[in-house]
Amino acid sequence: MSETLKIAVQKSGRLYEGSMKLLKECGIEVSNGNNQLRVKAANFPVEIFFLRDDDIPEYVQDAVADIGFVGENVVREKNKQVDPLEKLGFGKCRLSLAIPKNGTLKSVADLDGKKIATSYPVILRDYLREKNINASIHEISGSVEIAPRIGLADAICDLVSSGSTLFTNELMELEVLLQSESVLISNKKLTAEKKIILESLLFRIRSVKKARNNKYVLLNAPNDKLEKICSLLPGMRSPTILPLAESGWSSVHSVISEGDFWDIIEQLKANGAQGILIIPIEKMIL
Ligand code: PRT
Ligand code: ZN
Repeated sequence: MSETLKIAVQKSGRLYEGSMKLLKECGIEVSNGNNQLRVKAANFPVEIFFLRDDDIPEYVQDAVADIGFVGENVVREKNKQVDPLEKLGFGKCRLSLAIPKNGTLKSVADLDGKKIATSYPVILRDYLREKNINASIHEISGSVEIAPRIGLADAICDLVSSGSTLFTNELMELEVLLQSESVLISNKKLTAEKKIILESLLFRIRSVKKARNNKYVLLNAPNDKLEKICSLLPGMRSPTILPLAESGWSSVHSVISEGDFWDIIEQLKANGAQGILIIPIEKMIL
């Protein structure tokens, strides 16, 4: 193949680590040791462009990059012509309205006629229009959380993850406008050759995501409990059962999803499973 797929990744900031880790887990080796703007992968036909996250949707729309890893919050706010193809599972946060904890504002309706500071004027404007609230939007690019304290605004609309920034600034979350995580966005007119590379990358990304959401379980069980224990373990088809050297006992191997994990483990123990080992899965191809 002669073409390479150009991938836009945040140069530094909250999405950098997650993006590079995902590429690495997809077996794509890139080194950004010299703080370069662009770097080619050694073993896969992609080239990484390191950019500010705010610029990524526009660069992907304009085909400066073919695809990009960026927050859904930025994709919504910038409103460019790109295709969001796959959630990437990192950079999770929410865009929320927040108000002073001990102030007079109590509900979203109270924001009518008030001033709201945000770095997300487009999403906020759409939301206020939908709710029929006539508030003025004060756009600022950073430290939004201090706006009420310095008298710049009555409320804010900002990203929240742990909530500790709101807490420290004596603000409380009033309403979530958007749940966000990183997504892979694509240019709408990729060449056939680039689409093939993208499909191959998406296949790898999906395998990594599936593996992250599942765990490999190994346990020992008395043979008379095998039926019940196997019914608790779905596995990729069904659990694997191997006899132990000690008669009357078997080793059971299976895969369980992260979400069911604690529930299933407790039931396994209650049904006589012993020596339970939980092992991370590196890749999962179904
Ligand atoms: O330089 P560049 O423009 O590329 O970076 P940036 O400074 O604009 O972005 P950056 O690195 O701060 O965030 C990049 C992306 O990370 C965002 O667009 C979101 O998609 C995602 N993300 C996830 C977050 C957060 N969590 C987050 N908590 N982005 C920002 N925050 C900020 C928030 O604005 C607030 O100031 O963290 C503070 C709140 O965090 P908690 O944990 O105190 O609630
Ligand atoms: Zn930014």
